Amino acid sequence: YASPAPALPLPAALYGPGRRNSDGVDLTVDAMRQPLLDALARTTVPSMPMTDPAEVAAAVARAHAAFASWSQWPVERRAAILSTAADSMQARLPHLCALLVKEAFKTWGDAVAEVREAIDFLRYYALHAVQLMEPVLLPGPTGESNELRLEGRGPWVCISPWNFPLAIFTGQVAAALATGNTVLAKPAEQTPAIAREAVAILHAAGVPHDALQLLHGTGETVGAALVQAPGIAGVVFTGSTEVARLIARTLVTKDGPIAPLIAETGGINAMVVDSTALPEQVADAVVQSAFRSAGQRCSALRLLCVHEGIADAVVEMVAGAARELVCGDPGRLATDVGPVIDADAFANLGRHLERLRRTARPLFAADVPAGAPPHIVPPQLIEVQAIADVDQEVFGPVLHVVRWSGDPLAVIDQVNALGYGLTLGIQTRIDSRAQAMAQRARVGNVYVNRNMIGAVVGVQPFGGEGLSGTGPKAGGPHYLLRFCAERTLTINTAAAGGNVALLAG
Ligand code: UN1
Repeated sequence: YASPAPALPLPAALYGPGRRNSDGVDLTVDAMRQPLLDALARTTVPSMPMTDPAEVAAAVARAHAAFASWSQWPVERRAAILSTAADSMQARLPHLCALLVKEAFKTWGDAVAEVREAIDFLRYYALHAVQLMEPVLLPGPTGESNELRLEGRGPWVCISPWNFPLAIFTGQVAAALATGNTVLAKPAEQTPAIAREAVAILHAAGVPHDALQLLHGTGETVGAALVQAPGIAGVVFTGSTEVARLIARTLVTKDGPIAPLIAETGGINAMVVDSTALPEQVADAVVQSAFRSAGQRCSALRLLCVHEGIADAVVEMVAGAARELVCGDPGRLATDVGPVIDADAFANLGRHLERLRRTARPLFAADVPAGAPPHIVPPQLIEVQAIADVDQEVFGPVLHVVRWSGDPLAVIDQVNALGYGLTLGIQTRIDSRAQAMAQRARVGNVYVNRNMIGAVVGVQPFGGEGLSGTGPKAGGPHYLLRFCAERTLTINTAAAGGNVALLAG
């Protein structure tokens, strides 16, 4: 049956930051300067107690009990609650941004974009659930009626990452709730406070407390206990490929029904630049894609494959643009690149660079000013010999550069051979070549002659294939389907008539 993309107002995220004034200050953020700075001064990050894994079984039991009524509410009522939550996120935007800055070290531009993305997820899934969950009458033989219905499955476990601690958290939870499921949400242990704000907003909007429960803890403790719990109906996970594999293994080996897993995992994302590309455009797209959010997006550019004919010009321009980036305290309006999330992430990047130093050639590294906070990794370019040299995802502002010549489709083949399949950038002025390259690529999201991050809900449904995930795409028209049980109801209407006649006789 058709699941049309819902007719939506333009997503709020499309009005997100991006335009900059001559001082490099984001204009959207600048317009909200005072409310944002006031919120920053008022906001502290509360500490949150960890959930005892022994409490998981009782939480799952409560989620089951709540499912009995929540799943029976009309979808319109659930959707109205999610829309109310979206409104209250909008009203609390400065506070939510301040918390993102303080807890997750987001820059203001990234924080504003993230709150808007969370709002978009709420509105999109609310609208889409209403369309999707309308029972569909299917044509069939005369004398019977056939109906296809979508219904919630039960309690879902939502495990979300620290890099989009509000947007991805809210997106997972909203999708599960809209479709009539109840939720056990485990946010990343680094960012529980912003998740707690989102949950408080959803509860205040009308989601019953047992239909949405927040469990705070690590993956090894609370996460594992949730996935192993008998009776969970599904798991939606964003994080590493390795952990997705562990979850999948647990789901298929434990007793009972096999619960579905939606996993959005890592990527070694490439941009392939041919000799016809415009270096200025490439430089802008590269700086946005590789260095924004300190490179801590799974969509971020890791591997710049540039034709040898323009490689020097492109590298020089990228380095020139990256030199202008302001590294430092994310609470300052002009900051472009803040710290990576924690000491472990910082150490991992250090080890990666150390390993590469033996075979690769550093091309450029930005300055980190004295007095900057800890764990800032300077945006940098490092040249490797071959695409296959970059064999693992590194989560930070480190861009690997490789030169190529010959057939651009052969470059795509080498990128495919890495096994990941999340985002791909293509830069060329030959339309037919862009089409051929896009078609050859086994990735979820292809971007031509622009940056390759910041997928907008409902506009660029986001998610990968291969080692990058099991789909369906978040913010797309097929996502909610996976959260639903599909049920048909066939009634022999002729027999019913006969029975009534018999009884009456
Ligand atoms: C992630 O980084 O985990 O397109 C996924 C983007 C974002 C990516 C989110 N929507 O950059």
